[in-house]
Amino acid sequence: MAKLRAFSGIQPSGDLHLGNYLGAIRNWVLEQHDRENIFCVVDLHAITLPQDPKLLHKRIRDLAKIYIACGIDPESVAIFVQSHIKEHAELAWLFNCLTPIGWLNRMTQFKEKTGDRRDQSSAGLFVYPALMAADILLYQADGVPVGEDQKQHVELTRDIAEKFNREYAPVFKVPQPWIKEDGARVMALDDPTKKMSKSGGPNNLIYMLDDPDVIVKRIKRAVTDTGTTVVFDSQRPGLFNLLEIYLLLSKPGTTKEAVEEHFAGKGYGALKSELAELVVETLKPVQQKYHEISEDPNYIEEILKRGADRVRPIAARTLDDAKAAMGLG
Ligand code: AQP
Repeated sequence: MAKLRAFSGIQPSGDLHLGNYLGAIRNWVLEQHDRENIFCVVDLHAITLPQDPKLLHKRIRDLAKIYIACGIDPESVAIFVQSHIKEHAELAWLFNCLTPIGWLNRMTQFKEKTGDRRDQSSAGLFVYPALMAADILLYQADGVPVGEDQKQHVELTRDIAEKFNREYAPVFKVPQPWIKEDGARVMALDDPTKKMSKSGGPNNLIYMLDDPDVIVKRIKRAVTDTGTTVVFDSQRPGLFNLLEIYLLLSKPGTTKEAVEEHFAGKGYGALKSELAELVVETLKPVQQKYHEISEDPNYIEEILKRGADRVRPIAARTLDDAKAAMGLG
């Protein structure tokens, strides 16, 4: 039986953090051999907010290197840069013309990112979900492995696919959001009511490439409460978040009960120092591999070129079908 096809991507809008890893990349790695995978660096999404061109260019490559350093096998998985495949922008325009403004107005991420500065934000940020729909639908993906925060965008993608298929012709596969319960929403260290995020400031996250002493400092400073017992209590969101991260990074099969038993009679200090050690140990091989890969600048360029060459024919075929269905050309 043919494997199901997964499509996903991350924006090079900042350096990658533990939330991106636990909510997305780790699951991509764990399930890469069960599926056919297309993983993208979505640089066209990053420019919906202002970016420094030199830094963006570096971050695009760094992000692809981190995919590989985390364990994505570039021999079997297509890794490429969104802007290398022109079809993304072209299909996004077709979807901009198909998508009612009311659907975009409902997107909570746009509201969160713009706040009361909506009129100053770019039109690109508003139509971001239509570009995301194009990314996914171009490849006829069966599913989209993402964190919880992207669920609404994948649902909009489904709506766009269904509207197109109904109004023109059945061109697009309607994809599923593939969201794991574990790690789906890693919270900010400085405010556990918000998600850990690239744009949330340096105290909210742990970067994948942070030095061990920085990781220790960030976890020590993480907001908790005045309680003493170390238990999974959702009413204590700071503690709950640290325990969730601890559980996710522990040996497979570790249960919440086992974690609580391990910390029985110990305080928040013990949790923070053991968690810091676990994060450092988890990231050590990723960082080593990243530095190894970085020694040869041609390595990542070749991977990205090969990835784009592999997926371009799929994108071209889908776009041709969509344009023909709309009577274009
Ligand atoms: N805190 C998180 N917990 C779990 N998963 C998360 N993801 C992001 N933050 C968390 C998942 O990472 C993937 C890539 O996300 P993205 O970079 O394309 O966009 P994002 O979700 O907007 O990520 P950030 O870090 O919050 O970036 P900024 O601040 O630039 O918007 C997605 O699968 C996402 O679910």
